[in-house]
Amino acid sequence: MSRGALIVFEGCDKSGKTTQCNKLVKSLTDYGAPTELMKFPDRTTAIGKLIDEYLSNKTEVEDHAIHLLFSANRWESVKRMQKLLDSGTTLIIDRYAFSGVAFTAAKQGFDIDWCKQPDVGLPRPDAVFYLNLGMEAASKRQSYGEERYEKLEFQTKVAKNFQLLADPSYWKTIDADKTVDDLHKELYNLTKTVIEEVKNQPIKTLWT
Ligand code: 2DT
Ligand code: MG
Repeated sequence: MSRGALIVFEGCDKSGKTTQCNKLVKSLTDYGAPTELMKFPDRTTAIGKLIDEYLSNKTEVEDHAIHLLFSANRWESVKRMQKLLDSGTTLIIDRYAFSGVAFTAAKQGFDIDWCKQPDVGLPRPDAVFYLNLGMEAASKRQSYGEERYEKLEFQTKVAKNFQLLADPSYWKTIDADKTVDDLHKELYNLTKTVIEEVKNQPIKTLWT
């Protein structure tokens, strides 16, 4: 029995991740490939609710502590992820540990290596699609919202940090400055190739 693929979308705000994840899940499902959509933070769990209150500026949480909560919010899903992958379901995930590192490391006094540690050992994605959109193109899209981190200066630091995480063995930078449909076609074709390539390979672990 072949396993599903673990596909992660990363990128800065307004790069189109959520739109593309939704379209990809629909296309793969229509094609007959068992697929599930996940997103991090998963705001529905007890830990996720704490994160949601922090992101919507209802509470303050110390920077190290919130970093660990974001990581814990991934770990609490690992058993379910492994079960789904083993049963042949492909997972399309909107943000993962790379956002965890890139966002915290954009704060004063945090280094990338410290930020990676709590996520060491998570299931490693078979592919990370990094949706790359220049700040100029991004600024032409709908303006930033009210949530914490949705500021141009911070996002510029986050974008630099993502580059430091771009392991070429699974990281693919995608030019996102194209129409929704063109981008979708490209991602759909890439994903079908990945599903084929990894179906008989073991799931690797992150940053080990
Ligand atoms: P969404 O807008 O996609 O819900 O993300 N973030 C995300 C972190 O700081 N650490 C993490 O580990 C993750 C997964 C990115 C909400 C914000 O939370 C940030 C944007
Ligand atoms: Mg957001």
